[in-house]
Amino acid sequence: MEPHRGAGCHRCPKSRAKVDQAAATFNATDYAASPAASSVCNFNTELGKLRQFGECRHNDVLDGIAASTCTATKCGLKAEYFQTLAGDLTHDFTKATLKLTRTDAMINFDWGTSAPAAGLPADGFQIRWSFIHATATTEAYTFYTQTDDGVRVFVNGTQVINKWMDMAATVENTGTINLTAGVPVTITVEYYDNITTASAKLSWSSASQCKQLIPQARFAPM
Ligand SMILES: [Ca+2]
Repeated sequence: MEPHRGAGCHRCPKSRAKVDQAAATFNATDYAASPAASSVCNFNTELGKLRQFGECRHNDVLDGIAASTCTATKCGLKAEYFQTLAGDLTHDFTKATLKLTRTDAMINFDWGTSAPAAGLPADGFQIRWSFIHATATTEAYTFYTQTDDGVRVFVNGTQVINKWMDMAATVENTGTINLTAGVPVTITVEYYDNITTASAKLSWSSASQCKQLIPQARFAPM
C-alpha cells in the first residue's frame, strides 16, 4: 500500500500545520507597513511556496522510505542499451545492436563524454527504458525530459514527447496525458546520443505530485 502523498492539504496535514503555525507568529500588517516589504516579496505568495515546499519534501521522504525496500525485480526500469548503426542518423532501434540489458534505478544520468556502460561507445549509442506505472489518482500527468541528445516518450503507445533530434540538455521537453487510478500503463522512453556529451533525465508532475525526478520506488520494471 503506497503511503498517501500529494499537494492537497488534507493529505499532508502535519507539514501544512507546521507551516501555518509558523506563519501565525508573523504579523503581516506590520510587515506590509515596512518600507521594503512590497518591493521585496508578497507574504501570501511566499507562504504558498513554503506550504508547497513542505508537501513536496514530505513526499520526497515517503519516496526515500519506499526506496529502502526496493530490489532490482521490484523497482526500477528495464534498460536496453544499443550501439547505433554507424552512419544511421535516424537512430533506428531495429538497425542498432543491443549490447546490454539491465535494471536502472532512475533516469538521471550525466555521462559527459564517456560511454554509458562497458561495451558501449562514448558516441553513437541509444537506450530504451520501459516501466509500468499504476497511478493512485485519476489526473493529468506531465512528463519532463532533459536529454543530450534526442528523446521520445510513449504512454501505452501514445507519443507524449517527440524530440528525435540532436539537442542540448538545457532544453526541457514536456508532454501531458490523462492517467486513470488503478489502471497500469506501460511507459517507454527512447533516447540517443549522437556525439560529444550525453545525459538523460526524466521527471513528472501532476496536481497531486510535485515535480520531481521520478524516484526508483515509483517504477515497476517490465
Ligand atoms: Ca550528444
